[in-house]
Amino acid sequence: PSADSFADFRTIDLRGSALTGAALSAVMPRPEMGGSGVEAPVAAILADVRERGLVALTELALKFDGVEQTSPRVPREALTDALADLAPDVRLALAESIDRARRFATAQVPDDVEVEISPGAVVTHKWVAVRRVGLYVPGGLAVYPSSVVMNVVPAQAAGVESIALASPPQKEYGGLPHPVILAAAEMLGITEVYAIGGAQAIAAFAYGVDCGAGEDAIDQVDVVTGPGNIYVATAKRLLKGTVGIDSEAGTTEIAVLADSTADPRLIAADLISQAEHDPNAASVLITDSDDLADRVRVHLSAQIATTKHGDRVREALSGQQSGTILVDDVEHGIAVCDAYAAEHLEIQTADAAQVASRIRNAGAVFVGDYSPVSLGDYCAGSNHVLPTGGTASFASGLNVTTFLKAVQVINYSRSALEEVSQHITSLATAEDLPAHGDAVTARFH
Ligand code: HSO
Ligand code: ZN
Repeated sequence: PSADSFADFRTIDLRGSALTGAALSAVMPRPEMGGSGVEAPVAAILADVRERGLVALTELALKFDGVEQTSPRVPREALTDALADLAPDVRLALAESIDRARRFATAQVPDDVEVEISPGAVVTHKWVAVRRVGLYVPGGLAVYPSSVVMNVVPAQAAGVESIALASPPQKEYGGLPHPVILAAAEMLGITEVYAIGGAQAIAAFAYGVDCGAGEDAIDQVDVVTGPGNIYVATAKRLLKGTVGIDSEAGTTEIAVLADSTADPRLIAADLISQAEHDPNAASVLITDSDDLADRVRVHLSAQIATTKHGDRVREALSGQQSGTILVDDVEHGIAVCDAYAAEHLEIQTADAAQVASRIRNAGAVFVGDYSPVSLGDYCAGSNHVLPTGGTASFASGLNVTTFLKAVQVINYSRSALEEVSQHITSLATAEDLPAHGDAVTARFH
């Protein structure tokens, strides 16, 4: 049947190609604009917040959000009111999402490791939560109460004692973040919430604002997490080192590795589901079946015509960051998946679990027909704050360890130290650091 086909979904044909390593990475579909275009304006915002604190935040809220603010702090009543007004079905859904995420996060807390290296010589690898964290929840084209859950739950499971949340002020809600975001915060017991958006929110957390100056002070945090657009992602990258960050969770991406056994209608639906986030979102099909690729394009065309955010989706799917990659076979497809390092990777092949087990690079892998990315976005138990832009080759999605660090504890007895004192002196002498050796021998004379 000659149905319409979404021809703007481009094709990269790698069949018969021997490309590997960096050469293969170089031909992956990526967005046109690198980070460099936004780096200068983001750096200017960071410096402004650092130098002028609350005054800068007030000006930026007016400039970017069109909101006149006296204080960015969300009053407690706004949180309780938002929860009281929350639709019952949304409240139930959030409760389920929180419960599933909490069960997974709690189980992730790693055990301390204590080893008696020799009698009386004990070293411990001890996990400790960071003291304070700043969690960012994006606004923009959609509202993300689900991201409140994804940020807060692992921080709480890790045992973080001080948690602050920021989300962009919304003109239509009197300059506060969207009420469903406030309600989600209230459900999770988070009371320190700020109406601050974008790079300025990340800066306020990283530097602190007007510390010691009373009510509007924002205490500096140790770790900033959360997804965001390219400005937020760039701010996090620039501030890394000043604060800890999670991964660079930028504009969303979905890749689907599929063979001829997959259902093209479902693949199209999944590609569209993530394209709905942003005109710059990336939706990529990796397949060894020409016929499947054709059929996916037909379903894309039909589904785009009826989906609510069709304009955004069409733009995302027409972009050079999206398209089909044709490969020789599933084996070749796995290599391409690793080169692309998708934020979300769906495996829709025969023996999907076996194929999934062989993937090295992905923020999250969704196995088989009944694990769509939308499930992970809301209710799987897994986290949806995941590394984008190829950073999944070295970074992990948000999890309990994002909020933990390890302290190594050394506790030796006199005899245990004596046992190695000669070795310490020898190494200290070899490094021409004799005072190191003297610090040990002083204990025995
Ligand atoms: N897919 C987004 C998360 C999200 N989706 C929130 C819907 N709401 C990035 O993983
Ligand atoms: Zn999503």
